[in-house]
Amino acid sequence: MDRTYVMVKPDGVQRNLVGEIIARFEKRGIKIAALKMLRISRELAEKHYGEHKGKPFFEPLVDFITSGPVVAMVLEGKDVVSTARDMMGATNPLKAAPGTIRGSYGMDVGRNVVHGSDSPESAAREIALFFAPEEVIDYNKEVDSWLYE
Ligand code: D4T
Repeated sequence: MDRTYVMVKPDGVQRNLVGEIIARFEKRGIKIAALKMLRISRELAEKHYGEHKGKPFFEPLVDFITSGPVVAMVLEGKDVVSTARDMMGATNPLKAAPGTIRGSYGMDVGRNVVHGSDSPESAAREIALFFAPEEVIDYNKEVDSWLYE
């Protein structure tokens, strides 16, 4: 099974969307392998968004992501990196398909409610950035035989 890093951003926490967002993944059949709330430091934010350093939206993005607590999780499932991204919708919520998380709850690219790793390589990097190995739990769920053939 694959793993990805997903995070409810400070706007999602403030807008009481944490339960709703986690429920979407759970109900889909995606397994939670790790889950915690944290306040991201500037140093961690700059590492996480390192690829955007120098872009005009970098500083506002770091300010925003450190502005309040986030809910970080590791999700597990078949092709979960792309599945979770598909469930989130396009980066700009106004372009996100209706029914996706951003298409349901967002209005602005700088307040797009959730983050999800964009490749298996990013997922491995981001999981290691936010979680210690022992915080990511390997466990079986009986329901798996009803989710996967
Ligand atoms: P994240 O990383 O938050 O899941 O978003 P995406 O993977 O969908 O999109 P991204 O890396 O291109 O952008 C990272 C982050 O920056 C914000 N952003 C982006 C912004 O404020 N203005 C912009 O013009 C862009 C492109 C939103 C997401």
